[in-house]
Amino acid sequence: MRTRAAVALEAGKPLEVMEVNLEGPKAGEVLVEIKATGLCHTDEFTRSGADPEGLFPAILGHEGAGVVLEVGEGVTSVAPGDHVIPLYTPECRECEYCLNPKTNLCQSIRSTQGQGLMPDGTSRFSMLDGTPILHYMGCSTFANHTVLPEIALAKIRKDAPFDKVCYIGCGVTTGIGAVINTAKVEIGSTGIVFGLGGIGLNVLQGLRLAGADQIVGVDLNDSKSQMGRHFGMTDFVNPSDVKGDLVEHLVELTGGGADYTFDATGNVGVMRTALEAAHKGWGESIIIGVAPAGAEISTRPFQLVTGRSWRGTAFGGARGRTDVPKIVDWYMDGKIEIDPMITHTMPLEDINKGFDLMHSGESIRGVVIY
Ligand code: NAD
Ligand code: AHE
Ligand code: ZN
Repeated sequence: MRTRAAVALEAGKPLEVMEVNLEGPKAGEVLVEIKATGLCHTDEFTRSGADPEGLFPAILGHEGAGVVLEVGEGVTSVAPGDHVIPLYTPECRECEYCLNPKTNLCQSIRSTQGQGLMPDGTSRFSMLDGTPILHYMGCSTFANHTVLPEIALAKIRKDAPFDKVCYIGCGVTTGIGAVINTAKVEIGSTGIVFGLGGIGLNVLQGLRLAGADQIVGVDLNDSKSQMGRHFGMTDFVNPSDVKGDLVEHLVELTGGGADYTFDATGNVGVMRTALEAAHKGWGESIIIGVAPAGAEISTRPFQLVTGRSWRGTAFGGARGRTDVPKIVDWYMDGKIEIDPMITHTMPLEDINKGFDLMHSGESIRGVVIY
């Protein structure tokens, strides 16, 4: 079939909206009509050329929601008409990783996924002249139709609005999951969140959900403060306004450092600040942000010797097929909020404007509606 997609032809170039060819689903695969997709900073990270795993030409996008149109041979867990959220972290429920309760990082298709290919080592997308186009994070939600492995689809309830729950495909789950699954924050804790964008705001609402007492938000952009307070932030710090050392300021503000700190910026300098602002003896710092090729983290080992720990999280530690339908329920039941964070919607043709809004700091989440 043919479908419309925003194609990343080369690193650093705007996406180009065009008709592309899409082959039908092979065994174990599913054809999905994408109804809506969010624009996550990770898409921009890859588009810009900063991703060491970035490959081109590719169809980016990994925060979608849609409807199953057709299933390949052997597919049993979804059927045409089902509503689904694509999963860049699949859940095969069989590999060594899925069987270990300590991780959500299913590895059953990770190597082909990282090469922009389906598990059989080929791509379903091509240009109209036949040139192959690569998949991205196993999802490629910047195409109106896409093919995914069955194990990379969470089946969700049919009354959930696509243009909101697409955000559960990455940002919501990553932010809330970092608090609940990865940090396992206890009632009464203190938390500091660095970067109040599409991920950081969800960390804030995760901390509120977990019953944290003090929730500090840190961002260079003052305009993020109002939205931060809406999602549970109790104190806002703009590093540009701090005279003296930011770590000292945060340690003083939290009475000795925070029980939990989270980096949602992708800046390795911020990651160091986040680690050092964690409480001596027990503070945990969780890295969510994705850093550019070549960037490395550093601190004095003494920071760890004296009881702070540095950890990371992917997709908020969530097992997608199991956890994503539950998070959709939380949204539908009013337990978590999504709507205020979706500040801009646009047709696929305007997707590059969506990335401009991300850069200028005007949007929290831009969502493309097909
Ligand atoms: P975003 O652009 O919406 O938000 C980033 C925020 O950080 C902005 O508000 C910006 O003002 C702020 N910021 C930038 N530099 C800062 C600094 N030095 N100090 C304080 N604040 C600063 O991005 P997003 O979509 O929220 O993504 C955030 C990061 O999380 C990105 O690196 C993204 O790639 C990563 N991410 C990781 C996962 C994962 O599974 N680990 C999932 C999704 C996104
Ligand atoms: N390709 C990059 C790393 C990108 C990365 O860390 N991706 C996160 C999800 S970000 C979603 O917005 C992730 O899930 N990582 C685990 C994995 O297996 O990719 C690089 O630096 O090479
Ligand atoms: Zn993402």
